[in-house]
Amino acid sequence: MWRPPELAARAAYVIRGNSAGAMTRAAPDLYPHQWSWDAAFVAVGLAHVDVPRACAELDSLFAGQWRTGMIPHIVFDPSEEGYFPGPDRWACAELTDDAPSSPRTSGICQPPVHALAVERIGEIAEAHGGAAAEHYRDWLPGAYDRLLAWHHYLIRERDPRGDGLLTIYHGWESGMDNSPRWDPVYARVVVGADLPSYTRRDTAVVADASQRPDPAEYDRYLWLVERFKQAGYDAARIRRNAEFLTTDVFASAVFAVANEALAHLARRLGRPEHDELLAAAELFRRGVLGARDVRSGLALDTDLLTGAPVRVETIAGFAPLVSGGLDTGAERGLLELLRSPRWTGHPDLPHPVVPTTSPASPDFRRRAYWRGPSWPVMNWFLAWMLNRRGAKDTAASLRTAALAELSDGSFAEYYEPLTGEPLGSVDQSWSAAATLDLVL
Ligand code: 2M8
Repeated sequence: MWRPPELAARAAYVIRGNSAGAMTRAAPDLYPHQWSWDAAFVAVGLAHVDVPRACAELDSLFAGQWRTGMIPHIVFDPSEEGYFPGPDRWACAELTDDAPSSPRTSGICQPPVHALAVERIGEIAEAHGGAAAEHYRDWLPGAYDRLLAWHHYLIRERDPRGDGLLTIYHGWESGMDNSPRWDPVYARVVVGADLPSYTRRDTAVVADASQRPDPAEYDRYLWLVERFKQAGYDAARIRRNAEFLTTDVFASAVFAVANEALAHLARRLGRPEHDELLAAAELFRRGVLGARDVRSGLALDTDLLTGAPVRVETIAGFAPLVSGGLDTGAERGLLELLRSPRWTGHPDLPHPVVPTTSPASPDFRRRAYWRGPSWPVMNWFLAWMLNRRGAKDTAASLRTAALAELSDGSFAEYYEPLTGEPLGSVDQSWSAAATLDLVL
């Protein structure tokens, strides 16, 4: 077991080791490229040790931004070939002028945590003062323009109904790839006979296949990519011909609070979008609150092809604690649920962390990636958001639990929540980044 100061030192060492020039690999072998929400979180961790490097991390991600404003979910390192599907399979620049040809990118996006990261990096830089603060101040206006284009894209293309709920086209866009949230949505995806053959790389790195999505799931993931290619990555065509189309209540909550953060940055920079961004924050907050299940208080996604809510008990259900806006009684109720035996208070958990699916739910699978394991990055993120909402006590106990889980020093991608066994990749960049922000 590592004590916090040594753990933080090792975390910084791991992130440096995962660096590939201006980008940080999400994980050394499993994910040897830059992922969108990983990069935002990694930048927060990096800010504690090197503010200019944190800014460079985001610049590297912004270099992959599409003409539409979309920040793609992967920016590929041209010198790396160890991930599938790689840039040739996505073929974005070959199929649409919206995608940059260099760097090469994927053609979908991930939760919009970036403005939150930029705001947090600012706090860290100001606390450092001196050259770090100055660097951040000089960098911020350019970053703001990128973020504004990204938020405009999401409002325009991902909330075409204007109801304050983001639409996603692929489970990968949620970042919670195989969560039971998407089971009924994927159930209607019929893999075409013309799905080009492929060889997975992930199961060569993570030898225990039960920790990764299964072959039928992977076929569907790859099939949807083919559908996007057929649509030339055009948002309207993708929506029209979608086999997978759902709201993402967690990403919507993130977007609510990210708009708030961006509004603060607008005010700081004297930009005119302050009120517009606050209105967007309010719209998405209302969207999330409107998606609550009356009985449990958890927010639910809606399968947009059937109109049916997806009734599961996953970490995403706590979206209202991220977006804010609950009245005092409802907020107290949801915090109590979070601390209850269905969640962090489950008697079999060695650490009171938040499993990705409730251990009391029939959907819970203790080793299966986003179907049950505890993710350090999510514990940290939720604690950060709870703190922002003023739920200081719950945030503090979650931080302590997250750190206790991480103290094995493996910086695992996720943990078996009932035993604390590290699973998935080790030396995962965002687990190390979360550690730095938890300790420092
Ligand atoms: C995982 O997703 C990728 C696909 O995007 C994969 O399994 O190959 C998810 O955990 C995702 O949230 C994360 O951003 C990515 C890199 O850490 O890995």
